[in-house]
Amino acid sequence: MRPPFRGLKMLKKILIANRGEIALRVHRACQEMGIRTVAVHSTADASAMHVRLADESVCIGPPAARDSYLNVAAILSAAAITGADAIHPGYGFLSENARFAEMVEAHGLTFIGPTADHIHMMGDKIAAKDAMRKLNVPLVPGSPGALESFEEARAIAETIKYPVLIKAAAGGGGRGMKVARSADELEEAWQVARTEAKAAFGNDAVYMEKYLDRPRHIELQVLADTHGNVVHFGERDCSLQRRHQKLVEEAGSPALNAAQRDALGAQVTAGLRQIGYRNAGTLEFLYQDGQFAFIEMNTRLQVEHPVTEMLCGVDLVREQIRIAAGEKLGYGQADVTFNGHAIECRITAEDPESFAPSPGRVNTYHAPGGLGVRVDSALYSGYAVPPHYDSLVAKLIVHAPSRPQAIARMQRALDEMVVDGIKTTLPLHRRIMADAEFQSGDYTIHWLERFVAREA
Ligand code: MV4
Repeated sequence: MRPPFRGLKMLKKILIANRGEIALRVHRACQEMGIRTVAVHSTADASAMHVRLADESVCIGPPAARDSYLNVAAILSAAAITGADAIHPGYGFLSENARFAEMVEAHGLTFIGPTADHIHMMGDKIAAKDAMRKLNVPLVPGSPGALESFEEARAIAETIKYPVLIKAAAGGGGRGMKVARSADELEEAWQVARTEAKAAFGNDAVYMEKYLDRPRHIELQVLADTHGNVVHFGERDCSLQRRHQKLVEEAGSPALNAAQRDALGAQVTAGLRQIGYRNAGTLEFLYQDGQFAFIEMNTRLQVEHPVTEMLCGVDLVREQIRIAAGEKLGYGQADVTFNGHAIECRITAEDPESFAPSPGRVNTYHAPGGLGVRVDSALYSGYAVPPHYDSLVAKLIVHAPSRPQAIARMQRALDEMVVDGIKTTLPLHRRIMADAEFQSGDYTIHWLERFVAREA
């Protein structure tokens, strides 16, 4: 047993309100800090790795996520009966639910994340942009807030020029967007966006942005403690996505230099200090023609956080827990270093061509290893991937002194890796890494969809 971690709040036992690789990731940080862990699981996950490794586990409901991993009452009860001091929500599920964060604290537990107010603010994309505007973070040209009428929409579109996007205030992550390429497409985009926003989110508030046609998706990782210290850990390039599902992430971005990163980071950390943000956060930007434009902020640990950890040599989950315990970061921006290059491949249980889900039993699982190779996965030989959840089964992360060496290392690691019995996206990742255009680093958010179509 590790020496126990004694933060100001004395976090001795943490309930991990998640499953799969991220539940393991949080468990590992806790283990190294001498903190005991409570796993929660659905009946479909009774033999999952996160349940096996945790110190204690509680079944919180049937397979459907809404009855288990989204079941707030069951999770709070599990925390109460096991005497947990805090809850780590991981990503997805309840991680960006402001009411959940509020209820956790109302029950005398520590929520390992931002305040409910900041989660709520960033969940409303208009409020998030409003906050960033006031903090002088660069934005895409667009409406100053919610569009009040079709006439206002038309007037703004004339000013910022077509094409424009109408986005749902309650959307994000690609949900609830409509493009209008000219004035005669605007009325339909306006109507459809509002109707869909109302149906999907129960909120028909929409806003407008100039449509950027070939951006990169760049995000900045930040940590803030409760003593006013805010630092950033540079950017991740998440442009390689298909239908808003990221496949490959890199840190740093092949398109940026250190001066651009430092300038954006300085602006963002000053802003977050001003609003009293706490814990981990990620600001999403579109980057095109040398300009950054803020689009959304995520108030959770992200799937792709490991590339930042490898680049900067930081344990972001440990930092989240220390911050939640009231500790100071204990270092400043000048102490954060960026070494070499890191790449992550998200390996999912899907057909590598059609992307049809491929749950089922894994016969042989063999993880690659060696210098600079990290595998975050809850897989084991004989494990049955359940059909009820996200298809992510492993994240393969490599770190090397340069981007070309990182690509070579990823190719080597992909060739060593075996996941037999189900279809996975491993073959697709091998093709991406071998592609000359990917290797050149010159890609946008549209590159992967064209690559997949070209290969078909
Ligand atoms: C945009 C855009 C172009 N112009 N906003 C999609 C997800 C959501 N986070 C924001 N998204 C976009 N917003 C303007 N003004 C293009 C996208 C977009 C996208 C962004 C990031 C990563 C992948 C994407 C795929 C399609 C569209």
